[in-house]
Amino acid sequence: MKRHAISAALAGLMTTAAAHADSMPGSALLMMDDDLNATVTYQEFADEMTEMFGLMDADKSGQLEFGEVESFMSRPIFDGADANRNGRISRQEYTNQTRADFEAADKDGNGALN
Ligand SMILES: [Ca+2]
Ligand SMILES: [Ca+2]
Ligand SMILES: [Ca+2]
Ligand SMILES: [Ca+2]
Repeated sequence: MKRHAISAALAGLMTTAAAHADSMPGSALLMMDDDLNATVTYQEFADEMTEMFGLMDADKSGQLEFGEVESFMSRPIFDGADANRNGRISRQEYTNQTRADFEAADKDGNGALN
């Protein structure tokens, strides 16, 4: 998978408020659908988001500083994910946010985006 494509999809994902999907941008959904069954499970979603963490963490500090992610997410979204307000998103905070985003996107609550 091409990294710039992932980045573009992620940017779309984060800026359109995942809240809209079961109808996330179609291309983003397709990229996450590893087994191509037309639905994205939490596992597929989380795998993709974990990969993104690694790509965004440019200095490999294990945390996302705003400067690393400002092209992907707005300040309010960053601050929303930074639960303890220390100016960095830890892996745990990121995972929590990923989970919340998935649940917000899965409007019918069936555990999959489609
Ligand atoms: Ca799938
Ligand atoms: Ca970092
Ligand atoms: Ca934090
Ligand atoms: Ca669903």
